[in-house]
Amino acid sequence: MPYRRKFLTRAGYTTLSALLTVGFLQKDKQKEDHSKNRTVANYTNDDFPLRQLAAAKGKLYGAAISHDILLKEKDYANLIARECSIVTPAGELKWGATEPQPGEFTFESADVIADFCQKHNIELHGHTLFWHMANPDWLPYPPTLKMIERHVKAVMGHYRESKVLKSWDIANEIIADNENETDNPTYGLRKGVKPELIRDLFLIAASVDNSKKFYLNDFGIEGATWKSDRFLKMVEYLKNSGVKIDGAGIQSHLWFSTAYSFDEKGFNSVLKRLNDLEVKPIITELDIVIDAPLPDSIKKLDQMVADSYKRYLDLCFAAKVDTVITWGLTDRHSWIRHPDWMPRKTFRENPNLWKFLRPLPFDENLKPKSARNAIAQAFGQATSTPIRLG
Ligand code: 9MR
Repeated sequence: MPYRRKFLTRAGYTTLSALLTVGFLQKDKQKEDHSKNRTVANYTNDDFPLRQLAAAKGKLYGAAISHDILLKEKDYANLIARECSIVTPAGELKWGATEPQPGEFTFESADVIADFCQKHNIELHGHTLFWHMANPDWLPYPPTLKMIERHVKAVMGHYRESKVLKSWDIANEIIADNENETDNPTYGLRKGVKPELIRDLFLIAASVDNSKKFYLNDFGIEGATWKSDRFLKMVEYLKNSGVKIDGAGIQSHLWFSTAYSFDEKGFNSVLKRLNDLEVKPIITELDIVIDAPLPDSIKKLDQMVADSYKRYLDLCFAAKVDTVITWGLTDRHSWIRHPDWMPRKTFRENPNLWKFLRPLPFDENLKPKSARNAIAQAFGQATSTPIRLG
């Protein structure tokens, strides 16, 4: 099984080198700070890049990034290179970006990210070949099979030889949010989407390049819900149809509050069902919003965000999740703050509350927050997952 062997070797290597690096760094710190009586336990925050803390456990940490910010903001680019071992292009591989006119393809912006990954030894997660948003005006949803075939061949074909692109979100957000938005009660697919079309999309993808990992990606599946049940049924259908599907992307745009209890039991059962189906869960778009009632200070808010990260990641790591991607690295660029995407009434109707939208590990000045510390600690306390299953 050469596919698995490749991963074993790579994971073994990164784990070893990370352990050595962390070991050396810690020794240095111990020496340096002996007089101050500090211990290594004080050094989970700024000292070690998250990518190193993750690699020490055979895991990957990364963020969604944008090529234009990468080119414009040097401090941002440096931070991504320091912290991330995997990145997702936030928009550069979407249909509207890669095939703006029928049959005319461009990869200029996506390749800025691919080149950056190559330079900094970062994995690239391809997002996405099929979505109902960010599409060019000429494209119907769902697209015809002919359109899908031309698109998938060109886009996946462009990255077939890529040394950094290792995985694709083959389809994104195909499950409706509730039963009123579907005409397919079994799989809950968005109106007009047939399970056979998705099966054929995965088949076409495998015919173009089956060396990458294939994911079905969605949000609102972090618990036992109508939606997560339909998502799991769709994964099962694809498995039973014999198509290549390696993993499930669990987006994890999360809302926590004192009034909203996270369904740990339900989420554990989702992870277990995926494991039973031999479909690997990864976290693809994590960010955390604290909803009303809001605390009375930013400090308290940041601590609530951090505690929520820790609680969520502890659960993920206990279930052997090996990849965590946050949807952005800094609050400066988070989609959550963009007026078009502003979440829920609480924030949309109250511009004063925008400052409470602090969903990511770094703040708007690129300074690490408690959330970063929480992620570092979760990686630090996780048991190793030395084999990254494909
Ligand atoms: O964060 C992305 C934003 O910058 C884009 O304008 C938007 C449309 O392309 O997509 C956002 O990313 C979405 C992701 O692709 C799928 N899950 C939800 C993300 C946030 O809306």
